[in-house]
Amino acid sequence: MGSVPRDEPSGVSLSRVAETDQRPPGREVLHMLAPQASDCNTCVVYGDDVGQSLLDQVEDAERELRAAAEADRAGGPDGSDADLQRYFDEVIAADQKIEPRDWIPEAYRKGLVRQIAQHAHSEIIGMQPEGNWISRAPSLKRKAILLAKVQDEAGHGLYLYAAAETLGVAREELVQMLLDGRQKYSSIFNYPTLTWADIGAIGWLVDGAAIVNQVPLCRCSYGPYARAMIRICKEESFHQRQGFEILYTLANGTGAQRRMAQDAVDRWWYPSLAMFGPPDTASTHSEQSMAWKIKRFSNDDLRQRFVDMCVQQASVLGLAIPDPDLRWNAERGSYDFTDPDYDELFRVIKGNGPCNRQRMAYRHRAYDDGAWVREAAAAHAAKRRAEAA
Ligand code: BYC
Repeated sequence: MGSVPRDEPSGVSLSRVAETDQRPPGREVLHMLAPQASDCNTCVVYGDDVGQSLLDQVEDAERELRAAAEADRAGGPDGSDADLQRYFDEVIAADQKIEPRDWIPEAYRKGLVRQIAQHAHSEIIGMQPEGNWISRAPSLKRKAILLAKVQDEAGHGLYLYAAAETLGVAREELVQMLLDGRQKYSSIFNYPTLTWADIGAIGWLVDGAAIVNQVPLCRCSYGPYARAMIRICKEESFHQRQGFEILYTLANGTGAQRRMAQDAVDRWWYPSLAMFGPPDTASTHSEQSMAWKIKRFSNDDLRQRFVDMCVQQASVLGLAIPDPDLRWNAERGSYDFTDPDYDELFRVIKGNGPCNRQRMAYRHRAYDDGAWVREAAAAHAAKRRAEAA
């Protein structure tokens, strides 16, 4: 790997972490938080950006999806090209869902395949930075939780590949496009996880950013993607909570643990802001994507929501957000903040982040190592077909 940085623990003593992390964190944390009850319910601590918890928004979206599935779809197209387009436009305008049976413009299909595939690849590559800590988690309980979380990410990848397949592209094709660099994954997973506190920061900030970005996708105009997002968001909310709780434990531990937690937040803050993509002025897909109701909010709107949500949560954690210019703007009713370095984002997207080569080398190896499983499954399926014939 040459000079590519690897995910390795920094100098902070892990044995120290392992010792103190054995305290019964669940009950203790709840006791500590109790005096701030109004500030630590799920709405405020875990994200109440618009007066309604993010999970409530997911439930609303789920109800709407059911209603859309049951809605009368009379007035369908007569088969002519103009009528197919009219019907598509009407379904989008009425906030109904486009389903795999429906005609869709080719550009809508391509845009969705691009976004869903990139999202699926992100879930799969996203297992690596956290997987790095499974064998070094500071307690059996932490290890079991992390294992379950990393498995959830694999599941998210699979729901998303399945949603993309409904658009007429095979999962194998998408995987090949990731492997040969034609498709991307989120910039965030090209940063190393240097200490145990990074697992907390990923849960709190990376999963937090993911939820803010993904809850609106539960209302995406494409039914299979919206349905996958409902389940993913429910699971992501637990992921965010486990990260928050790891950081809370460290922030209230020894001086070294507290410094480790702050150091992780310092390193993950700006890359998390960059997850939302380039600023609106430089976003190539937003306008069309929003017109088609794939994206429901712009990159900058979601980034702002995320910052507003994190400020409250950071104060409960007792950790600082590493932005000297972060301050409340009463006129806008939001926090002013420093943008991430977008040149760095584009460098990372182009393959020049700290861990890009390592992540892809690992993915290639895992794919090659899994060849025998794919061959065995194909041979078994062929045998079953032959038996049934
Ligand atoms: N990283 O026109 P724009 C997770 C690209 S997984 C890389 O604004 P769009 C988790 C963009 O693709 C979280 N590339 O694009 C998993 C485009 O390039 P192309 C993943 C980025 O699509 C495991 C160009 O820049 N979440 O949570 O309108 C463990 C111009 O951008 C990035 C999703 O995938 C980036 N950060 O908006 C823990 C959510 N940003 O394709 C957690 C679904 C931009 O033209 N995706 N680019 O070559 C989306 O919501 C949207 O695709 C984005 C970008 C907001 C990311």
